[in-house]
Amino acid sequence: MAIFAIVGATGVVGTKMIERLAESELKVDKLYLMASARSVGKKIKFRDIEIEVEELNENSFDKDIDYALFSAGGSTSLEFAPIAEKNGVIVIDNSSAWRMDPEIDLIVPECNKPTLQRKIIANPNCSTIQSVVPLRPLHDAFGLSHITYTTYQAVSGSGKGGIDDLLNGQEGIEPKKYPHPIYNNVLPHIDVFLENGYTKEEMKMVNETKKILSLDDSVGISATCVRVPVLNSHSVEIDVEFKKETTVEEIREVLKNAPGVILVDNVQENEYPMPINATGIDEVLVGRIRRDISRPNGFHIWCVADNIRKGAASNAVQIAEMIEASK
Ligand code: A2P
Ligand code: 11C
Repeated sequence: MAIFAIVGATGVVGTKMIERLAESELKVDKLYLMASARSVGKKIKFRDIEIEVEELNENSFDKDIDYALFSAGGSTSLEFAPIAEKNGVIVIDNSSAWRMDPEIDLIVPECNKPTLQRKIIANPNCSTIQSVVPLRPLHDAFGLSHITYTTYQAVSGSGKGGIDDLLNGQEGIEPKKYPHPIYNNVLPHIDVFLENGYTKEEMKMVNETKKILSLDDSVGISATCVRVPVLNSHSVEIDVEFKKETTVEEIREVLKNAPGVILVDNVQENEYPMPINATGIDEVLVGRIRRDISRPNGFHIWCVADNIRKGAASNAVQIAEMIEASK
């Protein structure tokens, strides 16, 4: 039995958090829905009740709340997560604001467990989450020595603005969210460019992977993140090198039994993971597993997941489920 709040309840991820919490077996005694003043009074259905959205303010957590799932942007999380924490609330924060703080747990339930040193728990970046789910058991079995990610990310990762740019682009309307049209185009640019020439999204994948999998600096990681004209579900090509020698068959065997993974790898029948099959489920689809022909111990793995579910809302709810189950 627990009392929940969702902060950013009217957004793309917040809406999915409400849906995913309703699907959960968690016993939710009460749910508070919070957003900006713009949304006050809006009614949203949760299970068989309608809940009115309230404005987030510094008194929002004076109530008896067990878990607050935040997805209202980094500055809202920086300001309000510590207030909630001070009131004894476990915050599961979908923004990037707290992820790399050494005191803050960065959790993917299939991969690592919260220490609860602080009551703020960070939900990783969507493309990181879907990559570490298959990498965790492979690291345990064969030891990672190098990873190169290339992503093909859906516009829903940019919220409503990204979806609007793709749909409006088909009508010839100029983009508002992206610097260039995304319709009939590909943008090698997600989030801002940093001094090292990488984007912030690329460095999130590098740094968050290291933190979640507790990798030391001997494991090299690089990433190229690309926005593609797909509405939902991100695809990631993982180019990986292992310390131990292995085979495609052994990798498949490990992934067949891995939590949160569905192996879709039968190229004879044209079966491989695709966004249209990942949307609406929490599992990460993994396939196209093949040995790199250019070097020893290198493999290619293709993975696809619903970036709004597993990459955000579902992972956040699964963290709450994990903590509740450990009580
Ligand atoms: P609102 O709809 O009232 O603006 P998205 O990322 O899909 O755009 O969603 C952002 C979410 O974060 C929305 O629910 C939005 O509420 C909420 N939000 C944005 N800024 C604030 C704020 N300052 N205080 C509370 N909620 C906010
Ligand atoms: C995207 N991955 O697809 C981003 C969205 O750090 O949680 C999520 C950004 C984050 O644009």
